[in-house]
Amino acid sequence: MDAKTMVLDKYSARIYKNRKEHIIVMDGNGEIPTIAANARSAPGIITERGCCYAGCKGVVVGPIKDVLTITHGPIGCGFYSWGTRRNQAKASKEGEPVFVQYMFSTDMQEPDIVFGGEKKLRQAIKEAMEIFNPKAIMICSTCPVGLIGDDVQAVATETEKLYGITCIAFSCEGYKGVSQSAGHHIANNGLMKQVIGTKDTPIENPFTVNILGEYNIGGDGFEQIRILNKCGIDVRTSFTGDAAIDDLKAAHMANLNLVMCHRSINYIAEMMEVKYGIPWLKVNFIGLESTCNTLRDIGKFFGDQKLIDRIEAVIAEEMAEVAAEREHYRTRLTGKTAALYVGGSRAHHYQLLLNDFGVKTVLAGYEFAHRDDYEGRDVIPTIKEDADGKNIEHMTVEADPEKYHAYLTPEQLEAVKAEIPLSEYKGMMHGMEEGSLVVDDLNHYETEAFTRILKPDIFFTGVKDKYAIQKDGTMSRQLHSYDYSGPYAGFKGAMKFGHDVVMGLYTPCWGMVSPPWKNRATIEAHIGGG
Ligand code: CFN
Repeated sequence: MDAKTMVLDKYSARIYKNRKEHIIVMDGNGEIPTIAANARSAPGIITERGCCYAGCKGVVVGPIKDVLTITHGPIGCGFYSWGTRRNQAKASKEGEPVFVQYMFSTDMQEPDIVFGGEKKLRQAIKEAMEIFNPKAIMICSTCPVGLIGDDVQAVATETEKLYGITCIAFSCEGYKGVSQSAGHHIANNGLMKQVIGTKDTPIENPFTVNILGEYNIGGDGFEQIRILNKCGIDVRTSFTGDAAIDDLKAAHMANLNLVMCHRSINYIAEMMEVKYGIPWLKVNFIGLESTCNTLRDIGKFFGDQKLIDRIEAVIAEEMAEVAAEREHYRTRLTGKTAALYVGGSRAHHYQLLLNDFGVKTVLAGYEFAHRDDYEGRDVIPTIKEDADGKNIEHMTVEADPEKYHAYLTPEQLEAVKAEIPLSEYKGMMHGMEEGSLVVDDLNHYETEAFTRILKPDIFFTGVKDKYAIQKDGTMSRQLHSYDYSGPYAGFKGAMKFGHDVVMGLYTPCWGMVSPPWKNRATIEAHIGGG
């Protein structure tokens, strides 16, 4: 029995039918198969996914360093999103505030649920203004707010008038959508409508870019900016790691958008392309080879010989600097196998970094990716513009070709394609070897089962599943927070990653763990009833 059948075999007929579409065995014939993705998790199954609020506040809005973000809801939501994502930030200049280490919440109680929470929100904003005097406030709603119907947008408008600051309310209640993904979408539309393009700060360098989908986890963004600056490329802002609100407002004055995490920010890339004519380029700074390819792509885009030469010189210098250390790690890692299960882009990016060290990926999966993240992108977004062309909104949550085509006739589709040179990129499946597994919304049972069947040397994942894997005697490192290490991006980051993986694998502790699968042949649970 192959690994997929062995795992599915434990399910009831109903769950079997559901899950089999989400698990793909790559057959290596060059064709990209279809995978079910961005669908509701089966009830009763322990999913590792997060919620809409996590995607909006935790991922996109929270990292903006000088914006005071208030979580409007009971205290638990704010508490559990406090400081866990490790999006680093440093003050733009002396005296400028950095709020990312704080967590602000309205701490809604039962009476607020019964009689409404707007009063408490107004009070929280008043206190925030008195104590911190921020230039912008963002409000993120959690589940009960939507259920009782607080008008957070009205409070935001009122706040702007009363205090003369920017205030944006996001109705990103946790229950919306099927995962974090809906929250990214809501945050992107809000930033596009009310932030981007509201301030003109002209660029000084013709090679000025934004990095979209870079949240500066463990300082990844700092390393990317170091490399780009060394090549003579300016970064107006990154979205939204270490971002200042004024730079985001002037982001429309850059010449190119680099899209690092496509999943969380493709909406803004597309809307900026339509509204401001800024093209975007899918990039990846995770991995040595990937970083070199990315820099060369940027050089090609600008087409300036001096810039291209400078980029080649930087690549030569940086690669020479890491050569010996890379070899040290490669000799210790070649032939090892890895499984990766992360949100919506890292299970792809990190396969390429692992390749640099000779590590083969046997399983890769996403929590909330859409089909284009797996299969590649050849779909057209549906974008709505106001009559005056001012507000632009990305209309679809689905990246499903059939769904897109439902919005546009084939003729319209061709017309849009001809008018907008939409950037394309290949999905995760394109580089995956024959026999490797792709699993969407990998759940707790499947994590344990695949670990025992495939026995990867390392399982890269998140905090919810990490310890279950390690108790089974398999090393696990977090690819969300990097287990408090990092950066892992760029040339220097790749070395940090190699160091951490070698250190983790060669510790003698793995020989001291007696994994249950050594004593028991199979897992005897029956999932899904029936
Ligand atoms: S930093 Fe990003 S890279 S933004 Fe996204 S899809 Fe999450 S928080 Mo965790 S690590 Fe992860 Fe990606 Fe983009 Fe991070 S793979 S799940 S929502 N993610």
